[in-house]
Amino acid sequence: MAKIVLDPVTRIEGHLRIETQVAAGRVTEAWSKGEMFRGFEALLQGRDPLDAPVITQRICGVCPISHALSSCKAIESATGLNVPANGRYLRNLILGANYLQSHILHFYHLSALDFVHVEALLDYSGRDPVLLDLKHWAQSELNTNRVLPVAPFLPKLPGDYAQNAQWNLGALSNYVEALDIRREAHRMAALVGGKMPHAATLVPGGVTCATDADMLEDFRSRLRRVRRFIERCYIPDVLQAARLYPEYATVGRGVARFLSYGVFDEESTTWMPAGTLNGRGHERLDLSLIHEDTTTGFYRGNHKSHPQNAPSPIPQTDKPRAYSWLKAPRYNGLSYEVGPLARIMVAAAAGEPSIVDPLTDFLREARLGQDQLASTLGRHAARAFEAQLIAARMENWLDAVTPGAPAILPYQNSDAGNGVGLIEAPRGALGHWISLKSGRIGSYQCIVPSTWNFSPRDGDQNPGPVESALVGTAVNPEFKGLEVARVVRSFDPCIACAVH
Ligand code: NFE
Repeated sequence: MAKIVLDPVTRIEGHLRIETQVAAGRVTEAWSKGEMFRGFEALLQGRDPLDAPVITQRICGVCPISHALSSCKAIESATGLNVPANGRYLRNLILGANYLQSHILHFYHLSALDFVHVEALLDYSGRDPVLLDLKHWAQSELNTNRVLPVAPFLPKLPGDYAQNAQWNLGALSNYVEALDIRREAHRMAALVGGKMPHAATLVPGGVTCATDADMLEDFRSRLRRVRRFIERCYIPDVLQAARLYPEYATVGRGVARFLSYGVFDEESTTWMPAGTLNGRGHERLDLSLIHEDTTTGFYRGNHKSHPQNAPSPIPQTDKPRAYSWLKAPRYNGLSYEVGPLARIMVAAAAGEPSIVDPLTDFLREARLGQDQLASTLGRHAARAFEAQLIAARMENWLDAVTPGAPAILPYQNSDAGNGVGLIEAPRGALGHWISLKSGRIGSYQCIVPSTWNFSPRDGDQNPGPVESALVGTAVNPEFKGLEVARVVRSFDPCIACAVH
């Protein structure tokens, strides 16, 4: 029995160790290990509730907007506060901008390199100045094995990279352009948020930024640039990856159970619907069925707690059976996958027409069956498809903002109360649960997307979604775990968030 260990898993956010056991060329078991403790929930106790959106944004520089909004919603639910229409649409715009930034980051700068033969640069003979610059840099860094020994292209695992010059060079050229496009998305977010990352305008009751027609037009022109990139580069690159690596439509299927809290508040409901899928079609979400299990986490006690009354975690590193700093979130006792794939699956099952109709066309072009979406390739496809959909929907939200109209209602603290703030972060379902005591934070719990996806085993020894998705993956010992890395990265891990 052989083992493949990736430690650290690079080109992700945070610190992750993946261990797999291999027999007869396939993964038979896997362990996902979050490798650090942070303690945000503990440090929030006793503070003013208004500190929470500011502090929880610091859980992550990639998805701070989701944490701020989840936190604001939790406080709004505990204090009975509403948000005016302008505030809702401005929140959608800043969250949308953050999604676009995050999805483009994930594909080009974190994941695509699993599928790109970077050394193709060395044979480039064209005139594209970006590729020529990269080629000169590559030549100066080349070692005798024709391997590029420098970041950001390391560590590069050996493997079956498609020897297709158009794909490899196109992806590298778009890698560079994507840096600029992400800056544009950050600028959009900063127009609403005052700055990025860690916006300054997101507070309970709405958004404090001023709006006028010029600001909205500035946002729109930047959005159009990002949209063009998604349509001209991101979507075609994902479609080409699907053609070059069709086997990944059947690798990394996972638990095939999906959960979404729904996201992007419009008139009376969210545009992307909430719900769960477990083989019986779309089901309504029941928050009372969520609990976190600490049996294999480095935390004192084997708890199975609902987040509204969970004890604050106390680290214990010498605990028998423990192997991760993540807790294990479960819904009705089972692990669920969250993220863009889950959102698209839930929306399709709920029959949301603005998602179902374009999905049919997209899958035809990607030559993917809907039953192949639950796969490594399907996660990339769902993320790109979602980016395109959101970018288009953002034009509607821009139209819905009334320049100069109020975007916030006054906040008044409550002495006591419980609240929950649910949102979908780029990587999936995010919930913050708050309890107020004497006007201060009595308890605060976050259940974060990557905690769902990268959770360790629970008290019944059931594996988490990524641990399940890895089982059955065929591995070539010469590739040193490339196939494992491809499956893991398709979930877009952020272990900084996951351990919070
Ligand atoms: Ni740190 Fe996050 C997103 C949240 S992750 S990136 O998206 O919440 O699990």
